[in-house]
Amino acid sequence: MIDETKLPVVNSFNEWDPLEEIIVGRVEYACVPQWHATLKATMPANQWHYFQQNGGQYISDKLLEAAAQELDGLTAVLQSEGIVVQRPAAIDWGVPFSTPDFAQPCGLYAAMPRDFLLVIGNEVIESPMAWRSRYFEFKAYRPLLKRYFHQGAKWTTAPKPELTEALYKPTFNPACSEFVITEFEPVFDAADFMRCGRDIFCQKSQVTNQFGIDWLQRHLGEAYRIHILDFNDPKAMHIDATFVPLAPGRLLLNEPSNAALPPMFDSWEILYPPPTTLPADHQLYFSSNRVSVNILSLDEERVIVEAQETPLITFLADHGFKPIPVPFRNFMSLGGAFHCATCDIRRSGTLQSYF
Ligand code: ABU
Repeated sequence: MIDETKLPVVNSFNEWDPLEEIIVGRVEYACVPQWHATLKATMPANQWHYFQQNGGQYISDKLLEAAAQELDGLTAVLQSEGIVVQRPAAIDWGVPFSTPDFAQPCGLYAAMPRDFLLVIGNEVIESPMAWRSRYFEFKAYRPLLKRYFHQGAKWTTAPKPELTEALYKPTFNPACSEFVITEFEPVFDAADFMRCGRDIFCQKSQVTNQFGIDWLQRHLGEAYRIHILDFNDPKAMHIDATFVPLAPGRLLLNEPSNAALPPMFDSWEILYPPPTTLPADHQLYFSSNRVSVNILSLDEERVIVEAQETPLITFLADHGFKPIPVPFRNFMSLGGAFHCATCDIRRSGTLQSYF
């Protein structure tokens, strides 16, 4: 029986309401995806050889063990702050698979729940992701999603993409500042969306097309307004290290100017973070060094920040936030930080308009 007086088990409308329950990813059996145009479009050029040489193999034990320890550390910190932590199932991503249209030597990982799961209110949406290696990523989350469904949550799978050759531009050239994906079918990664109540901000990217955004807008209906932002980033993939709403009226913007923001942000305080402390030679196989700003808000004040990002910690504290430092540099090599590595399931708040 569902208790109508309690907060729904899944309930999250923005990035800052008080956090009660969250999924923290896991790195066990993570693999290097097979080289493909989608990787050429997004991965740092100095890592292309890594994918070309190691595609289909497990990522090194040394890195995964260090990253797993950091995830356990994050879990302990969240629990000590009173938050319930759930983990996805451990899946062996090293098993080859195929569909009628393509074959893969391996999957990727369940390290980044935020890439895949989009929570809007009491609904969890499984994203139609554009990378073939991520086709079966849903398996890691199904035990949790079944449980949330039985407890009253709405559970939606966006149209499962076919990921045929028609989705990828055959003439794609990363030097031409274009996106590798076509409009063949709706695709998006959940991490290309940031929620501010009734207003949801997203970007078109190397994994999110207009068709995907249109599908989501029509699915959510008139209660929500999706706004597309353009940061003029030819490698765009995931908005959550660039555009980070921290509280009503307060935005952390990892861009040199607010040129990409619509006038609705004119009354908002825009905070520009200091440069990252990540050394230039720190191995970031899957992302840019923007990930240092991929932080996680526990409420309008407490925010989880990488422990060695001392200028960012000081900056946030100077602006009235309460940063909680957590070591995460090894995990960051896998393509994200605290926002990517999690997916908030329940925050104690309601649907509101902040503009
Ligand atoms: N998965 C987050 C990566 C963000 C970025 O490289 O800008």
